[in-house]
Amino acid sequence: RGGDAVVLERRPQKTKPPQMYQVVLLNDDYTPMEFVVVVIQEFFNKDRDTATQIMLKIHLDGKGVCGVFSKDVAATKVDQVTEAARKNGHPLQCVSEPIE
Ligand code: NFA
Repeated sequence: RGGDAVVLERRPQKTKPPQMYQVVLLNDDYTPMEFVVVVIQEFFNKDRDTATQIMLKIHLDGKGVCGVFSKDVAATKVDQVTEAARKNGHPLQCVSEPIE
């Protein structure tokens, strides 16, 4: 009762949101469209219509963003897609790049 007041002062919050990375699929002449659609559905949790739209965008523009993730999740996506393509004998390329 009646003790000295204690003031706790916050240090200025200096944490910034983590750098995010977009995972991009690149077009090539050999990977079947159907394989790309399935990859986008399976690894990027898109429905079939959305996956088809993204695949066609890649086919026409040369590349397309499949998702945006933290650095380690993006790296895991790249590994998973690259391994799935390799196992199936397709040259499909997947890369991640920092955004903003
Ligand atoms: N261009 C490929 C074809 O015509 C399809 C493809 C789409 C490949 C998107 C890679 C990425 N079979």
